[in-house]
Amino acid sequence: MHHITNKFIEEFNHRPDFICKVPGRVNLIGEHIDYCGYSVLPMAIEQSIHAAFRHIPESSLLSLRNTASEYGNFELDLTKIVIDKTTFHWSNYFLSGVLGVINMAKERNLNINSGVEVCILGDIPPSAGLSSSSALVCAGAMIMNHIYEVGLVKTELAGLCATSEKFVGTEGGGMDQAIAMMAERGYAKLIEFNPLRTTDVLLPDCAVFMVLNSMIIANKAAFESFNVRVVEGRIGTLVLSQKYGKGSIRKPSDLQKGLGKSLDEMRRLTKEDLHEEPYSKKEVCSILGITEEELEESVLTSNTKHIQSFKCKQRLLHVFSEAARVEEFKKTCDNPQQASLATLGKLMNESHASCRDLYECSHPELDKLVNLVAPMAYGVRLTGAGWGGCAVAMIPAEKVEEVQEYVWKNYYQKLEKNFARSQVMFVTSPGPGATLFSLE
Ligand code: ADP
Ligand code: NG1
Ligand code: MG
Repeated sequence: MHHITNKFIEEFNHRPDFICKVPGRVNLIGEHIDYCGYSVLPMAIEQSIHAAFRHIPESSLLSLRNTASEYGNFELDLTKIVIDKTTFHWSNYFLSGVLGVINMAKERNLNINSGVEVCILGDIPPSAGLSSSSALVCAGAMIMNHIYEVGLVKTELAGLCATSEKFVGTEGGGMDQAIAMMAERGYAKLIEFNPLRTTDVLLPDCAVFMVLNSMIIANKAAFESFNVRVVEGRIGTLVLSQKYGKGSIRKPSDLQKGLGKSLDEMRRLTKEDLHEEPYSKKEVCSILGITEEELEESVLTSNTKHIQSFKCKQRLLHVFSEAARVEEFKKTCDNPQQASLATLGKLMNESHASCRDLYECSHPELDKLVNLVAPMAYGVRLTGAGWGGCAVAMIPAEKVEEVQEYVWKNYYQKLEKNFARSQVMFVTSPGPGATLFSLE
């Protein structure tokens, strides 16, 4: 706390009033299915975004600083807030949360004529699948919720932040914002959507969860792959929906409900009704009975309009099987038995294989890391969006040092860069959700 308070004083010449702390998260299982409407199972980690702030009633200025000089300062008039998603600037994340709350405050006719000074300190490895982005979004929203006295509770903030993060250009789901807001120390959480709710999940106490960073940076807003996956699943769902006379259902979980089928049946139907080869744009339009312009306008995102082919079958097979794995993971944690660790590990391994082969969201370096750890772990998988970033491994508590030593020698030392060992590999246990501390 000292560092951020001192930095704030250095920047603004007075003390901050409050510090807002929002954690990152590690997702244990349930990858790329939150935006399909399916439940996921993350836990909060200790690494967080800290935002020191002071309310400036006589101004409408947001002054944003960062303790890390590479991010740069940012100033803006809060009455004229715009987010340019083509800049990929870090402030976009913070502003997304700010804008979400401002919109809500306007809807409620609240007074929004005051400003704020903010200084950020973050130790969540950025662009590594540990949700540094949503921690920043949530910090922006929590601060403005406090300053403008909007009165949103954590569940409401989580939902609002999930919608708001889309302002940066990614069409993600609500997992990251929900766990950042609603996490509780000691528990992983099953997060369900529509309506948003969380259930405590007690993890087995004779294993530990280790996060290992592949050191491959994956900035999800700056490249299109994330949104390509979102629209591939969307198109596959529309095609199936059309075939079964269900109109234009876009979300896999809604289609499942509409058809009254189990996840296994959804997988079978995907296997039988969709073809292996990528669907061309032309074919999609002809099946859906729409023009290319209509497809681009109502189905694709601004950064995927140029995509010409879509692997719908593979993506949906991942989605339905991953959703089933989450259910089994939760059931296994709730009814611990002798074989539980093996079952959980197997589910994690299967999840990784599905992300790598069907969803194609891994990376060769990340696979290398996963393969190195696999023989020493119950299970290991990529975590977060992928395309680089971190893996999470469930390993016997007594093997922590052995695993770290082995991976250090066989992965990190070979990268020939200087890393602090504790920053690239760490054991983590479920931490608490976002908090505001008063400094008065
Ligand atoms: P992830 O959520 O997996 O960490 P994203 O690609 O979604 O990765 O978001 C990463 C982006 O979040 C970074 O490019 C940067 O703009 C922003 N970010 C993360 N940590 C910080 C920080 N400490 N200060 C400023 N911006 C940050
Ligand atoms: P990360 O890796 O934190 O950017 C993203 C999405 C999640 C989820 C995962 C994949 C956002 C804010 N985050 O996380 O909703 O879809 O990928 O499971 O879009
Ligand atoms: Mg993110």
